[in-house]
Amino acid sequence: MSYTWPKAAPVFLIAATLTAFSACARPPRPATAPEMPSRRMENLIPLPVSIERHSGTFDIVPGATIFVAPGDERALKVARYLADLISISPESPARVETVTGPVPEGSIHLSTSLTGTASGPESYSLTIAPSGVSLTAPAPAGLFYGVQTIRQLLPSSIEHDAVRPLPLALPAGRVSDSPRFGWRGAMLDVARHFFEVNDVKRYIDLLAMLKMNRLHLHLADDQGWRIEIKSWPNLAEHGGRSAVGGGPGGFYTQEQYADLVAYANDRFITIVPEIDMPGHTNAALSSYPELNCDGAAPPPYTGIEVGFSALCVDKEVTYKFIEDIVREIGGLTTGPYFHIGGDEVKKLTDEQYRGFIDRVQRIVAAHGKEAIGWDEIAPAPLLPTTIVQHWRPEASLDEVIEKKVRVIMSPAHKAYLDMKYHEATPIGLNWAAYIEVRDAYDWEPASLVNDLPEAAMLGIEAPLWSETIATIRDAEYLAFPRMAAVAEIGWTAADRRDWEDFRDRLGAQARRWAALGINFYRSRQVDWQH
Ligand code: TNX
Repeated sequence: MSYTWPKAAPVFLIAATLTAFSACARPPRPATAPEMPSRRMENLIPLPVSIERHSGTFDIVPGATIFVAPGDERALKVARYLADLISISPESPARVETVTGPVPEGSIHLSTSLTGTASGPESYSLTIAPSGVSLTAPAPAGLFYGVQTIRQLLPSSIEHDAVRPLPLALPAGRVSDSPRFGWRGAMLDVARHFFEVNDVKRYIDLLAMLKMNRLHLHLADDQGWRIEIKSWPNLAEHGGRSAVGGGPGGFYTQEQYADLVAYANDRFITIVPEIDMPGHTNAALSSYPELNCDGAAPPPYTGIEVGFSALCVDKEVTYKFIEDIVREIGGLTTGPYFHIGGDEVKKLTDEQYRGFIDRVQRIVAAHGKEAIGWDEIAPAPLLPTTIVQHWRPEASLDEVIEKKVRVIMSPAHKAYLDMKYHEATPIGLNWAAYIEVRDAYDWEPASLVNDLPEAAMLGIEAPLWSETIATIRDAEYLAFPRMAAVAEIGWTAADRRDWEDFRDRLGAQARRWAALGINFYRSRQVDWQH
């Protein structure tokens, strides 16, 4: 196969698409709605548990002070993050000060308190009054999500480095909030095309804005190996050099990967590393002949077929290789998870495959991590700590329920961000479905396949496979606005979710997203307020 990879959606193509899809559009609003503080309280995404609007505003003036209790380094970091967001000018940045007693009028107070513990460490309670702002949470994660709420309540001008008209008005009111699921994830495929550290950091920042808390990195596939492994250096040196379409590839040094883990941690996002195996391994097989059953290394692969590669599961060296990788990557990863892939293996017998998964999950467990695998692993013997990631729309979850293991919901026809929005979307695939914004929002993970017990469901995750995307701008075009839909499914209780209401709140994000320079798809299902 030979492909020319589009770099971005050509304007004429988008225009043509918009015309073709105008049947779904609502009439445009007569005038652009002004960005009033009172409106901003109603436009939060994801929708909080409860919102009360009071009269008045709290005005943030130059040199505003944020107070935080001493001794909690993470809470202090959250306060500094907020200070960066609201610093109106470099000459008079917002200040962060520690305080034990009451805070002076006119300031912002961040505090951790055990009172909200029942709602979990990610919950928070935010009170904004003309005399001051109080944000409390049982843990720093909740403070961080409260800060993201404050951010969405502020004018979109705060997202520009230069333009920050004074003062910044926050609408008075009260927000009490906590998430439905503990797993609100996104996956980025850095193997088919490589994304530089700064691109991944930008993706992390955008996830944080939506209160998402997992970034799964698909670090190895047939087309490329993307992380330095010191005990097997050729993986990155040789296996890192290819990409779909013959691009330059690339890989993260261990230092860069650790930096990404830390950057994500500061934003309360856990990195989940994936080394896909036993299939999707051509880059590794091409780097080390001994991993092949016939001892011969195949050439690098730059197409987009799947299922043709497999590690030699009958050779002991294969398990030494896996152990080394799990040890090295696991040691750099602060989170408890290690994703072993396990999808689309056409080269092995069922028995070989199941034996392999069983052995590998034990290696992962021996290194103190919980294994995650795509849903093909469900028939293998599974440890209670192993997690199944549901992705094939037609796959049953019977075994998952029977084995009482946990599941992450990523059904391809709803949650795959690499699916095109419609026929004319210039990038993306369509094997599972066309997924317009409403399709991405209007579904319920607990009842999609079987009636899953809520306790079995860790949450949801939106994968973005990169066969057809080569730049972060392409990634943004497919991820936004659908990522906002995924974030709300993950955060907001099912009975509070409503498409019409979501659509209105989504339209109000346009200014902020434009200020952030997000290359988002302006779906005709939404009235974007510019
Ligand atoms: C299926 S999802 C795959 C990936 C492809 C993707 C494209 C999964 C576990 N395997 O290898 O990139 O479809 O949509």
